[in-house]
Amino acid sequence: MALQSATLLPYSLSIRKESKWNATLKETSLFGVPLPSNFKADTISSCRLSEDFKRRYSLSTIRAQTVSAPEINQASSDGKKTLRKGTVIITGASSGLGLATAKAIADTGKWHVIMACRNFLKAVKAAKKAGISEENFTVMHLDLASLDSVRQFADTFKRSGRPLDVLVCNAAVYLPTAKEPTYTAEGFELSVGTNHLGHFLLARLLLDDLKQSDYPQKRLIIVGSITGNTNTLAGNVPPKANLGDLRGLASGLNGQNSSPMIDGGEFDGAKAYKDSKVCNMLTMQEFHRRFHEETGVTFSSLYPGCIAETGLFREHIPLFRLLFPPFQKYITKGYVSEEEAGKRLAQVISDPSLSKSGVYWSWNKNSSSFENQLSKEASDEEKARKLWEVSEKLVGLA
Ligand code: NDP
Ligand code: PMR
Repeated sequence: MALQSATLLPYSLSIRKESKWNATLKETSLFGVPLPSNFKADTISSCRLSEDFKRRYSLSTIRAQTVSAPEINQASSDGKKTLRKGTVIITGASSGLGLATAKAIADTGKWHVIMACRNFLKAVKAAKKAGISEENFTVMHLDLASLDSVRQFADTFKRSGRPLDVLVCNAAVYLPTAKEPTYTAEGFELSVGTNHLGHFLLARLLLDDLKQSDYPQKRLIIVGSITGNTNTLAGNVPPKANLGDLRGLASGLNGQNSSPMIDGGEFDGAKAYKDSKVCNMLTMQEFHRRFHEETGVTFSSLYPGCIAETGLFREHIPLFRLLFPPFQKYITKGYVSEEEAGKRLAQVISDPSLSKSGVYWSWNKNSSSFENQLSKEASDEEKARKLWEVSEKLVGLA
């Protein structure tokens, strides 16, 4: 395993701002049922590594290093060409779906996984604990809540000389109990800033690398979800996703001279997450329309099933975390284990039968994949185009 770190320290996760949108305190709710506000979980806070921690792990000595590029299509002794290992970048591979996918794809022995993570040491430990073989993964630092970090990551990756065959935009934050918005380094509401804008910039910066790949499968995957799709029961649990006319996003999503919500409304952490998932699914389709023919890259999204025990729910109240897995297992029957979900995403990465571009994949009860229908909003071409143009401006690409 090669140690790579674009920007390790200081390690600032997010900044908090006061805003007029904080004025109304909402009640916390469990499965949509209101609960008293003393159930409040801690909101995400600024995260810094202590000096002691840095000394213990000699972090200051870790520098960006170049990993040697693998041989491309080496000739074997009998003259036949052997396919080189594919390279896949997975964001947020330090836990949950990302880690399970890294494990599933690395275990095939045919892929090298770049684990693009905000917490370098957590990722290294998680990979080792999961039993991912050292020659099959590299951890690189990436904080999607900082566009500088995203640019630095893309730059460090390009300088490594590795080809890029698949990029998986998987990382996400979900802040359902937050009473007030928190913000990325550039001042965007944290859920949309991380889940959508950080990934949007990353994918745009790495598209050329994907285009240049000579691998049989070159793919860009952006993880979506059922809860962003209002054509499903799960997507109709309030608060529902709704991007409106994107007026909040167009005004900067900063909660100061604009709303922290895409539609311009009052802050709602659960809605912000669902909105961000709609953005993820719209972005995948817009990539497909703009670049599939020209680049040959397959663009896909998916709903992997309800992985009810992942870290995604860490900010939810303890009672929710206790009841959500059995609710999904026995009532909705939408539950899926991290391991099974990881295998599903691994299929979207490498299975030749999932090579159609522009598709939102889902799995039925027998764990067979099928092309799913997106909601009206999540397949609105005009909205996707507008989202693309506004996002380009916000991340400094236009
Ligand atoms: P987890 O919380 O387990 O994983 C999320 C990952 O994102 C973590 O590795 C986390 O890092 C990382 N992350 C968060 N913020 C940042 C950041 N600023 N920069 C870089 N990485 C970051 O949740 P899941 O595995 O459940 O979620 C993975 C994906 O699956 C998400 O896109 C989610 O929307 C989607 N999904 C999940 C479902 C579920 O039921 N759980 C259902 C449908 C979709 P760290 O380890 O440091 O916290
Ligand atoms: Mg939902 C078939 C029904 C179904 C499925 C597949 C999910 C998935 N959920 C379903 C139904 C319901 N949920 C119903 C009927 C309720 C009301 C009782 C309900 C409630 C609920 C809550 C409060 N569900 C939730 C929450 C969350 O906080 C989760 C969320 O919205 O995260 C954004 C969630 C989820 N339900 C799902 C899935 C996959 C999630 C979480 C993850 C995600 O979309 O990324």
